[in-house]
Amino acid sequence: GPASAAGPGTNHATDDPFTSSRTAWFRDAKFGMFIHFGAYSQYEGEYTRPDGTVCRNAEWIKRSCAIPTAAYETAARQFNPSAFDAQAIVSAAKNAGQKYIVITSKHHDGYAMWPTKQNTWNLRDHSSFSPDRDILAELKTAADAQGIKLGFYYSIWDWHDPDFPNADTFPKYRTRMYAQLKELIDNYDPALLWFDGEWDTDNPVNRWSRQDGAELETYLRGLDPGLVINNRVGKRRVVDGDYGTPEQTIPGAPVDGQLWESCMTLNNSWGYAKHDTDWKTATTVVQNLLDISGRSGNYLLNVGPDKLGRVPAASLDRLDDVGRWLSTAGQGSAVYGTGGATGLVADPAWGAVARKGHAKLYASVFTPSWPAAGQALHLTAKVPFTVNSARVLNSSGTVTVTKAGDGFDLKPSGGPVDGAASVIELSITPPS
Ligand code: JFZ
Repeated sequence: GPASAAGPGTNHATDDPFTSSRTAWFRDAKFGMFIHFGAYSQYEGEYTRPDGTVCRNAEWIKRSCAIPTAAYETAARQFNPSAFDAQAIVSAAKNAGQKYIVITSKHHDGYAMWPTKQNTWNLRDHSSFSPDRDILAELKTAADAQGIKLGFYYSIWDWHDPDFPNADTFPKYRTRMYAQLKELIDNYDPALLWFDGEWDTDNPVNRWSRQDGAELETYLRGLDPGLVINNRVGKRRVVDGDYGTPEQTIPGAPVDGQLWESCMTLNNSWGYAKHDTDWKTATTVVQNLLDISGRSGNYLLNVGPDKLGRVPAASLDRLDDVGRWLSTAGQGSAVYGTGGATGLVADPAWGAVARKGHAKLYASVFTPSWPAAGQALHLTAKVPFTVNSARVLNSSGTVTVTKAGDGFDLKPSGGPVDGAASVIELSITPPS
């Protein structure tokens, strides 16, 4: 595409991501599944060096454990994710209440998870996988059938392509990268592209310029004007894309005036790592989702399938529990169809608040903070409004609301409902 001088904060879409119908599904989605799956998964997080010592990592194992390219290529030859079950994965996401899936189509190791025509470093041509299968096509079919949006992570940074590191040959790499992205768009019609690796390409300096990012975004929007694109397109994120991507953290909202999505692991690894059993609880996941959606963000929660393509049981268990909480007697009302409430109320220490339309607030009280009998929670109002009534979802409990100090005291009649959080629905008359 034509080069345009992108300034910081440039979005190459012609519409406003906050209000465009193009991004409506993304703004409504709130909760998605990230999948880190690639040639690195074959190691399952452990590389045994020639001297017998073991080095542990996940999707960065080639770099972090200094695996020689020949050894890594040999491992990739064995890669046979025969148990990858797209329908089961999409069902797990759907039952968890996730509305979209973003899978690594190519991570930093450069290995393409679809039968790209641009090289042979891919799951079709360099693996032990059935040549009749294409996991991205399988995911697309399953996602369409179950009403789930599908997006692709794509690393701009490439450790494998020999043309990547040199100034002279970088344009050849970029041409192949553009062709790969066109393949992804033409063959799988993704709803979203999630770039990464723009932050450092260390060979020896970041070759990915701001202008490269601007051109790439323009190119992609030319191929598919409907795409939602994250902000890791241009060097150091000076090209905004549609939304910001804080990682492993929950910021206030909005982030730099953008839509945002917080991505997090379920344990401490993105790719599968058999040694990593430090799982977050379903309670933590639910509370993170409430915190994030109450601040107008999306939550992209990662799973890392093992070398056969199976999502770890510990991950599936947690997704199941989160889905059960969301679907129980309307608890999902606190998440779906909401926007942030940060314009009306202060973010409470006892939980999270979201707003739906003009006249409803959902105050989610994290279970340990549920008040003891006779005690009240304080809700700080940033602007004056009236509370007309309040009730606890999924409970016969009532809530007495009184004006107090800089806001309201909420006094529930009974105990919390089971699970991560209890939701108080407030009917309000907003400030005029
Ligand atoms: C990147 C990848 O390197 C990592 O393997 C994983 O895919 C993750 C989702 O994204 O890691 C990052 C990217 C950006 C930052 C930190 C780690 N950052 O900006 O702080």
